[in-house]
Amino acid sequence: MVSTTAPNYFSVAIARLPGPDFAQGQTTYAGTPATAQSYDTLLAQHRAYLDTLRGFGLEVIVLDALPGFPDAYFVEDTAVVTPHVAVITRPGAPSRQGEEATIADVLAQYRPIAHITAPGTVDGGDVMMVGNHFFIGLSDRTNASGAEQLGQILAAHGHTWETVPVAAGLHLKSSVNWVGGNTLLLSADFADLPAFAGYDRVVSPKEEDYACNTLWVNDRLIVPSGFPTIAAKLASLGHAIATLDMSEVQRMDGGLSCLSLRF
Ligand code: CIR
Repeated sequence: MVSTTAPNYFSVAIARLPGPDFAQGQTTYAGTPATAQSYDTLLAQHRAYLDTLRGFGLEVIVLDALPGFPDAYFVEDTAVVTPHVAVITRPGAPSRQGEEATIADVLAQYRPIAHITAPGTVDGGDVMMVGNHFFIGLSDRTNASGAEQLGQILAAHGHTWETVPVAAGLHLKSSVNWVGGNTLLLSADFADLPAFAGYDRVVSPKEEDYACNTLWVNDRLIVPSGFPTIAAKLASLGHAIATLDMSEVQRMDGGLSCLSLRF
């Protein structure tokens, strides 16, 4: 049951620079693969993203690249941060386990810290905050033990939660995102799930599913560029929109939300 859609406004974002080994990261992307030669383009896209967050008034903490962890700039997967607690995850991909340690040190300056422990796994990309309520996707990266641990921690801090099956895409937020008010932007694969029945739903056309990873930041939306139908639908609902080229990030199965932790 939806408890509230009152927004949690953000003042800080944590991000991490991509490393030159980024093309070694996990990906299922079917198009032209990333290569080391695209590193400069990725850095430019990452810089534009950080500048956009700064332009929205956030303090942006940028961590150094983490050698040996080519996916570590997808910092969203390493923690779930609420107004009351920061939960350090145990990422579901073995190659990513270990990324979370340095994030814990930074977040400890802002929030009480809790941890997901084995056998639980959670990727932050599977966790969608809608006001005080949390949807936790059960996916190849987030298992039942991890979801239960996370849910119990959230409940202890006054949040409500429920699990949602992730039958398509990498993470829950690859396909479903809150875009303000009572509205979710989501792919057709998720549009009829009972969990989302109480929301107004903007459903993407199949060819624009990537743009379901649109990012709400303090009543503004960042939409990946190149997805005109979704951008127009969101604009027609009165949303202020910024667009950013995420082409190199998309090649590595990432999106706008993955690149920062916002709180
Ligand atoms: C991975 O497969 O783990 C990375 N290449 C992409 C992670 C994207 N993160 C996210 O959606 N939260």
